Amino acid sequence: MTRRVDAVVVGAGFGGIYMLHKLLEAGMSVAGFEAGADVGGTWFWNRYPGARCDVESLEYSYSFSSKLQQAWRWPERYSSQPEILRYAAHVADELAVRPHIAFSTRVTAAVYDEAANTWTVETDTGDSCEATYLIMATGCLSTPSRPKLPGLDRFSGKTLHTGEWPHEPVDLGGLRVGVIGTGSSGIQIIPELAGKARHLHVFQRTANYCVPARNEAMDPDYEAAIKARYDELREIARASHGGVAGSLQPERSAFEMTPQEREAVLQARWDAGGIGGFTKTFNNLLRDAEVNEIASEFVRRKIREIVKDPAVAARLCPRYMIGTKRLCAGSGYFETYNRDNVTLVDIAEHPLVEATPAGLRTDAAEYALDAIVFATGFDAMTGSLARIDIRTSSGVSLRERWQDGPRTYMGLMTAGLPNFFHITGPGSPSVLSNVILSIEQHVEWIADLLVHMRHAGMNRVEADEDAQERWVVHADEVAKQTLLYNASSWYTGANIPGKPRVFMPYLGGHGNYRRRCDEVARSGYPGFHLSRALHEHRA
Ligand code: NA7
Repeated sequence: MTRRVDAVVVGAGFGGIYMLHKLLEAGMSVAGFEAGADVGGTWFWNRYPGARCDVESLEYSYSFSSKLQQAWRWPERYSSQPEILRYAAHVADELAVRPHIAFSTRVTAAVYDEAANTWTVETDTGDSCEATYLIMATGCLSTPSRPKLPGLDRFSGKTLHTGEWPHEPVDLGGLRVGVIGTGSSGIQIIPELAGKARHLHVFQRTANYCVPARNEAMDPDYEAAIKARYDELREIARASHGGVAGSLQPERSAFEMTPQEREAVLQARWDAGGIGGFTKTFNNLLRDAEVNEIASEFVRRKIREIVKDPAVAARLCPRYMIGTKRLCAGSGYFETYNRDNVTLVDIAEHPLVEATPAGLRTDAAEYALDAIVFATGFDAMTGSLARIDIRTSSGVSLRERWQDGPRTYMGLMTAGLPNFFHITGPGSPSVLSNVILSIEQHVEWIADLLVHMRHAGMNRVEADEDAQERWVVHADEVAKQTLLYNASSWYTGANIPGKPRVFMPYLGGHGNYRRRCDEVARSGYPGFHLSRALHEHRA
């Protein structure tokens, strides 16, 4: 007989772990499914050399438990992937959620039966489950994107993707390695590989901005100072634009400053390190192209100072506006191109044509390689939802609903799909904020709604079509006021051939968004239809 629970939670990263905990705390029965063999989500899969978070550890961590955040010791300013995975495992154990999760089990389909008010969830192991509520904690950057390169199946060497790095050790020492992609993942792995490979070829399509991370061992005095005020700082983060306490919105425009003042602000941010500060140098950096050019040119100048070969430096200088695609932080990234064993290949000028048995070929040359590393990113925000067949008995399907781009009400629900939630879904700040705080906010909001419904004797909730339409229009208008709107980034789906161009995350700010969600809850959930379905199963 198929198992029956109150809620199925898909994914056991930071979203799934906390969602399961909140539901269990509320006395609900749950079933978790996770494709990976363990908890951790993004940090379970992205275990490539150099993988590290570019939000500070003391901010990129759960805030819901004072005890947890006081007790946990982060060894570095920015945590490495193994350290974050260790933290995720620790929290999962502390909250005792593991027994509720079926690991190595990928959800393939979910159908909502209108008459029974029931989701039936199917998996690739044959395990299935029925639930009143279906909550997707499938992550925003969890479906790797692999370019369709002709001939790849004939390549005789290793192929790897940063987002699905093998769990067994990979030894690339002494090999001729090619890396495709210079986003955050490429920028982190390239210096690591350069130190090991016999020769490293970097295949760059778009030159990227990278500011110094300035990672360092955690300063005990700094840690103590944060922990002394942790609750207060978390409140500041919750009210802030980006979900971090340490990076408040800048108050001044570049136009109000002298050239010397602008230079001093940019240099101070460069010296301090990290992405949070750099796009906050001027209040109109992401709205005014002229201001943006001041900061963009500052980084280009740094690149020209660091990279010794002027021709290589010129190819590494980005042409797009800084911050309109995800800014990267690195350690020794541009310096890597001064090494004798590293060659930059500009595939914007000479595109990749195919893989051959011996390596990669552009329209100008062939490169002999023993391994190809794809650092080519993800089908972001919608990819992991779109690969599951999610539909209702009345004929509504998520894929069809989102065929022209995702449409949600506040990023939480999609009209037409009752009792179906997406944590940090498109239309919410998610990846444009400190994502752990965004996760907490969604999880708590969803848990509060389900508890509210139980008390009110209700078991069916659906987003209103008109409310959703208004939200989609509002989110689009907010994004349109910024320079991010027209950039070719994964925020807009531009990195995936054929994907509709929609600015997916909500740019209105973490704090504003949180206040709006709280207001909706306080006002009795306008924009959501809450009801009692005729049939109710008891778990
Ligand atoms: P990103 O940031 O999407 O970067 C992917 C990189 O791969 C980028 O340089 C792309 O160039 C390049 N790319 C993608 N497809 C191709 C093809 N077909 N040919 C050549 N080059 C290609 O992914 P990351 O994994 O680095 O980072 C994702 C997020 O994770 C990051 O933003 C953080 O939030 C954490 P393009 O710029 O598209 O020309």
